[in-house]
Amino acid sequence: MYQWLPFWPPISSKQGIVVDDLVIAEVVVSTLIVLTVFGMMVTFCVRYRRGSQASRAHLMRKTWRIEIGWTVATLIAFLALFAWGADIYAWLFRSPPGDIEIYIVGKQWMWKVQHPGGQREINALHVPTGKTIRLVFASQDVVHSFFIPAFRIKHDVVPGTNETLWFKADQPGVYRFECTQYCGDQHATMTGEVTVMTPSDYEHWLTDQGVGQSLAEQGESLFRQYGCSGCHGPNSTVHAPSLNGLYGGLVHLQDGSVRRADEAYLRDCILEPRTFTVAGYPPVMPNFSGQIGEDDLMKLIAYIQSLAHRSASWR
Ligand code: HEC
Ligand SMILES: [Cu+2]
Repeated sequence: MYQWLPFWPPISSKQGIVVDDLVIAEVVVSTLIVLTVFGMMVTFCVRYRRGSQASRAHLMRKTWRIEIGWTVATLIAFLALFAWGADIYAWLFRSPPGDIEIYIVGKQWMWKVQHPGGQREINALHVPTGKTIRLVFASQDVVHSFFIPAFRIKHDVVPGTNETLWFKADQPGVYRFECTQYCGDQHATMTGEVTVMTPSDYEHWLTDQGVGQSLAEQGESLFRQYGCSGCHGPNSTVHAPSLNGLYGGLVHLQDGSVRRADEAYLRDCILEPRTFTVAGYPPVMPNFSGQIGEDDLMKLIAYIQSLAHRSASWR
């Protein structure tokens, strides 16, 4: 929409239009205020400069009306911008349940991308148009920040948490993404390209990758490898909760609080099980922090997500 402006970055997402409107509105309001204030300053400086003939005869009395009017008007203008911006912020950072969920691990100095079907790429991301793409981030070392300028979306990628970001791309094309948090001497090389394809091209691309196992399937074998199934499997003798139907629901904890079973919750269960306990179960879940890397963690989480729609009858 604002493409005719010089240096305006290309844009290809719904978020982009909304963010650009806000930026333009902020620039317009700020410019109007700056022009008014500086215009008056300059006018009066010139008019009443030393030696000018302008009449200084009748000094005006102080008018509270103008002063209060001006202060309230700017206050309202900026509060309105604040409310508008807060609304957009909440919309940008509350991820809807994506049509496609893609895992991205940031590490010095690359982005490792894993698709639900098991396809992997490095410093590249292929997505179809018209679908809500949900990105789930983890960092293997330091704080990174993932930014796709053309979509106007950006999120810090912080070690020890799973951050999420979503977007919906309109037009096929190739757009740049980059790390915007200085993260070491090769930081500048932490860039890549998002390739937005039509849904049918995307299907071809997925099959061309020729992968054997989906992410969830790889997670299932890890689930056995790490011994999770020994406790959480159907034949376990340990009193541990079934993970069927867990993802996306609410979990009641021993201390009376309730948490939503999202990625961050699953991550905490596996890496920090001693900080909370699921109500009604013994606190025997072993701590896997330091043993499971980000890659494996994402596969395990993908596996647990894939159990979301299985019946939780024996839970
Ligand atoms: C020694 C048995 C045991 C092993 C091994 C084990 N867990 Fe657990 N797990 C438990 C128990 C008991 C709970 C419930 C009590 C608690 O929260 O500590 C639990 C809770 C959980 C929860 C939360 C479930 C809910 O209903 O909210 C998740 C997720 C989980 N475990 C995943 C795993 C994964 C993944 C592994 C393997 C990497 C694993 N567990 C290995 C015993 C185990
Ligand atoms: Cu980085």
